[in-house]
Amino acid sequence: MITLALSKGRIYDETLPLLAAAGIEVLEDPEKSRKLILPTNQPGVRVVLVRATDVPTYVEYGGADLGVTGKDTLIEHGGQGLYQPLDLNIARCRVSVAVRADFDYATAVRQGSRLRVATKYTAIARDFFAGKGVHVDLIKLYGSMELAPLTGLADAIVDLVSTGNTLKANQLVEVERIMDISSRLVVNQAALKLKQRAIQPILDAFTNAVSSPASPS
Ligand code: PRT
Ligand code: MG
Repeated sequence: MITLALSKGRIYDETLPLLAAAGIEVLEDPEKSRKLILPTNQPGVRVVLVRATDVPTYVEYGGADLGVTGKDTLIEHGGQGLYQPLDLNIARCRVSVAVRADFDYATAVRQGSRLRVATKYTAIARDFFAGKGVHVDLIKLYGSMELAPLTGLADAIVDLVSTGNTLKANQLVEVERIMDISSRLVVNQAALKLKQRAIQPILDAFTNAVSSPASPS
């Protein structure tokens, strides 16, 4: 049995076409079912639904053989024990620094002030500001980062941005782009060896689907 870990939402939605390219069809809609294990049209392949941040952990410890996870999540996890064969080029966004429109970020950084930065992405934020020589106090949050500068909890946030609409709706401005993000296929290293005959065709189909995307409909 091959187990693929996915998170509900954009990663699940954007992985479905890749699965279809590998001849795999999920037989239940996670938005309509409460099941956490979803069968597929292939008796040897199943999908498990986990929180986005738990996908690398499931694959690391063998709770799943394969998974799809954002590069952001992978960096924060550390990636240990995971084979990362493929950038799937899906769920694209960027990690950015954002502040209140009335906060003078450039001057704060130039004057070497200590910045208070709220984020779920503490590893990415720590590396980024260390590289710039900016002193930061990191405040770990698990969601709704946009609220932190608005309530005075922090001067800045480090968060994912795609359209920028969420920042705009909260009167925040993006002042630096830290890195581009897309989702990766991750594979348990032992599974890759022990179940290679089942896993390799999935890897090959994903690779082909990513390098020759279907024409826009
Ligand atoms: O939502 P939940 O707390 O359950 O988990 P999660 O946020 O970890 O998972 P999910 O499914 O929201 O995100 C999974 C992965 O999708 C992330 O790890 C990223 O790699 C990728 N991704 C791509 C995004 C976005 N685009 C994105 N826009 N993840 C989150 N967002 C957020 C963004 O931070 C903002 O709050 O969506 C909101 C809308 O963005 P704008 O800029 O389009 O307004
Ligand atoms: Mg989310």
